[in-house]
Amino acid sequence: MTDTLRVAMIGYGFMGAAHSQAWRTAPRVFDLPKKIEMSVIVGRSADAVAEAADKWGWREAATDWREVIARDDIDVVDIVTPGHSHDEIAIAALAAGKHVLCEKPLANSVADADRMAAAAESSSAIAMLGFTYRRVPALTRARDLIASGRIGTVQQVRAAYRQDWLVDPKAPLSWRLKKDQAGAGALGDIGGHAVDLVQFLTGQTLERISGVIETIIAERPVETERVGIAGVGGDEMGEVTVDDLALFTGRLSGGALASFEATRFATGRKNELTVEISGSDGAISFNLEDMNVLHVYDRTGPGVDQGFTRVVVTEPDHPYLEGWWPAGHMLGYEHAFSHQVKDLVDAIDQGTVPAPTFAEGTQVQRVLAAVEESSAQDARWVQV
Ligand code: SOE
Repeated sequence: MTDTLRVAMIGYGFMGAAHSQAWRTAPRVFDLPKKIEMSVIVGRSADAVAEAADKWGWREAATDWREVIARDDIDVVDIVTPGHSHDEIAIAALAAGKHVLCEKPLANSVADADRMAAAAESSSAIAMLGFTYRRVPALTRARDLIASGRIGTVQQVRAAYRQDWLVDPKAPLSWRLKKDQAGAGALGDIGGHAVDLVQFLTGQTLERISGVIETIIAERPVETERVGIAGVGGDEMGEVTVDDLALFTGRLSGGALASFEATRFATGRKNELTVEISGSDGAISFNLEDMNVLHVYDRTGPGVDQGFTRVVVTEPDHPYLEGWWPAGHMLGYEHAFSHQVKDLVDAIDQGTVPAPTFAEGTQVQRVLAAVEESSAQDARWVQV
């Protein structure tokens, strides 16, 4: 087996930047069992992808992903395109024997996700899904605390992912607002993160859903160009075909109820993913906008002076911290992508299957589909 993993990344938007940073950084921070070669970045526009290759450190730029995944000097395919192309690329890459890292959402439909999970199941190559927040140290630590029984039995869960980048009616009609490319709006893009996180932290799955989705602004200026990761709208207007917000309740397999909010209209909230898990013996609470901190409540503690303890999750023994800075020097949004690369490379070296798997991604897709089905039937309860 080669001691170098030669990577091809398909796509070059915001996630292309985040994944490129991780492929560059992870080998320089962690003692990975394999060397990483950032071989090829692939995109439709030759000039733009050549510029991205130069800026982000890829050896080559290409415009034909099929040709690249057929190459025998490529070992890993990292898919960071919009969701509508994930299935075709991932299934072809796995069939070519390439390991695959696929950005979330796994796919834009349950049917597409099912096919991807089947391809991963029958392939000897490894497939991993990019729900990166699982690899924020505070959230990995939270999962370990809950699994150890520290908060007792999970009795209620609250999760919200709030952004506000669409409050401006002049924000253009980007691919994220078109169902045929993004699959869904806030529900799939950021609601999927909240669903995966709650299932990851509790070790349980959502079995029944009741919810509602809504589009607040139905028409926007058609995007004419992109400046960096920002779109620019022209005079022509186009229809928004996805949701702007989703509110839903889920019944977890352990019996507890979980409430979810996913919105791009929480004015003033920029990237606020919050989760609070309430248990019989305690609770954990997290906010991505303060991502190095985990708040832990222990009911079995010293009584009236017991409050939430503010744990700064940056100690050397905390998850993933062995590669970074001394306690208190803080990590950011980008570090979880390096942790993702670390875990993928370790799994490839050891021949194990890293989480989240495509099967887990398919389960998230089923939850999202249940929200849409419930919303279309006046929020009645739907079996996942
Ligand atoms: C949406 O704005 C978004 O970029 C998501 O698509 C990402 O998955 C999330 O990490 C940050 O917000």
